[in-house]
Amino acid sequence: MTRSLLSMMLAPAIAFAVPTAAQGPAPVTVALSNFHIAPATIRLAAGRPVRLVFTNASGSSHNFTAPEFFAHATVVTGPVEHGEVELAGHTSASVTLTPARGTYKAKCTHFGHKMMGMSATIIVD
Ligand SMILES: [Cu+2]
Repeated sequence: MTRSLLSMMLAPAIAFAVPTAAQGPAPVTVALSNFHIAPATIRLAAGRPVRLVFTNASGSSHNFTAPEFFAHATVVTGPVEHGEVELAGHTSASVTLTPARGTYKAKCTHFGHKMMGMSATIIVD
């Protein structure tokens, strides 16, 4: 059997394997790397549940630290500790929350990383 025929047969099964309701709110990806947080301005809708997917494409660890943002958000589920999400190299983490209106600062607190560009602003309106 050729590869293309196999993928044609599997395609419908894959399409059905992506339920929307079970996965909750649509994801917003926040990409950490050496030494950026992208996007640098994260816009979210106040009071609307969102799933933040933090990714770390680099081989070294980074974190997304935004204590005010996480403290004001409600229904926070995911690996947030003391206002930060820590990511080892080449890992990702998903945090679902309902953000509160406001403008918040975010940064990586690893030594020197903010100075090298790892900061972001979260605007919730
Ligand atoms: Cu960092």
